[in-house]
Amino acid sequence: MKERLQSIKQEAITEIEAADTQKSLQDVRVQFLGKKGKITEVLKGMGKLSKEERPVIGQLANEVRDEITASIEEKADLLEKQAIEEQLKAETIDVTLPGRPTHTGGPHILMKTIRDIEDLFIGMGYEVAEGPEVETDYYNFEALNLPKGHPARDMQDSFYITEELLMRTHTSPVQARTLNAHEGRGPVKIICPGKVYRRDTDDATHSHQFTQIEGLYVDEHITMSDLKGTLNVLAKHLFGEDREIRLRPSFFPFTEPSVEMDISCKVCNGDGCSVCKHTGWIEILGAGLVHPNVLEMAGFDSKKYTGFAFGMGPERIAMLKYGIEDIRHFYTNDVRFLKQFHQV
Ligand code: FA5
Repeated sequence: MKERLQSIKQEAITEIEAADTQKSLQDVRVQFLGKKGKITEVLKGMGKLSKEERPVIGQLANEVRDEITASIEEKADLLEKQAIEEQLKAETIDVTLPGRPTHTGGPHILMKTIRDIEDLFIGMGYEVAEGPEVETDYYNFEALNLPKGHPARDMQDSFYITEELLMRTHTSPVQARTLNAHEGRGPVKIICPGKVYRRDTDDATHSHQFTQIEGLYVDEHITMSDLKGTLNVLAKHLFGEDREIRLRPSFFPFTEPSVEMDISCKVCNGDGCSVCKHTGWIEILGAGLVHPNVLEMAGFDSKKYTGFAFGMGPERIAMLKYGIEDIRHFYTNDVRFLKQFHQV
C-alpha cells in the first residue's frame, strides 16, 4: 500500500509538471483527488487493512493527498501568472507613438451662411420664424395677393400634392402666417429661413429644392428708406464694407413697389467681367414694401401700418461669397468640398 501511494504521488507530480493549461491541470486534479480518483480509491480500500496498518497508511494517504493538492495549487498560481503576463505582452501599447488623427465634421457651409444671416438680423431685433414645407395654396399664393389663375403664379413652377396643398415655393408664406397670428397688431419683425421647392430643372445655378431667407418688418411709418438701409447693412456684412448696392424696379405680387437688389461685382469692382456678365452688378435678392392687400388680408390696417419684405437664396449668396461655381455642390456632399469650409 505504501509503495502504491508513493507511486501515485510520483505519477501525480509528473502529470502536474506536464500540465500547461488550467484545463489540463483540472483533469489531473480529478484523476487523483476526485470522487473516483486514485487517492480516493486507496482510502476506500483501507477497510481491508489490519488495525495496526490502518492509521499508518491513513496518515500517509492524507499526506500524499495534501502534497498533491499543494502542488496543484502552486501550479495553478503559476499558470495564472503566465496567462496574465502573456495577455499583458499581447496588449502592450507604445504610448510614445503619434496618435491617429480623428476626422471631425463641421456645420455645412449652407447652414453657416444661414446662421450668419440669422445672427445679423437677430442683432437688429428680429425674431426667427418658421413655417411648414407642405403649405396650403392659400398661404403660398392667395394670402400673398396671388389669387387662383393669377399669371404671376407661373413665376414659381410648383410641386402640387393636392389641389390645395403644395411644397412651398418660397418662404413668403411664413410672412402671411406670422401677420395673421399678430391679429392686426404691429410691430412684426421676423427672419424666416427654410427649404423651398420648385419644378426648376437642376443646373449650375438652379435646384428643384433650395433654401431661402425671408425678412419682414411691419410697423407704423416703415418706408422704402428703412428697406434700403437694412439691405445696405446686409450687403456690407456679407460681402464687405466696400460693396455698393443698387435697387432696380421689379415685380412681385406681394410687394408694391417691388425691387431687386444688386451688389457691385467684387471680382471686377464694377468695371464688368464674366462673373457679373459685364454689367458690374450681381443680383442678390427680391424685396419691396408689403402690398396693402397682403396686410389687409392678414387683418392689418394698411393706412396705419406699412412694412417691407425681402427674400434671398443663401446658396446663391454662398456661391458668390466663396466662389462656388455649381449649386449642386451643396447637395452632393462630397467631403472634399465640404471640408474646405470648416474654418470659415
Ligand atoms: C421670391 O421667391 C420672393 N418670395 C422673394 C421676395 C420676398 C420678394 C419678399 C419680395 C418680398 P424669387 O423667385 O426671385 O423671389 O426667389 C428669391 C431667390 O431665391 C432668388 O434671388 C434666388 O437667389 C433664389 N432662387 C430662386 N430660384 C432658385 C432655384 N431654382 N435654385 C436656387 N435658388 C433659387
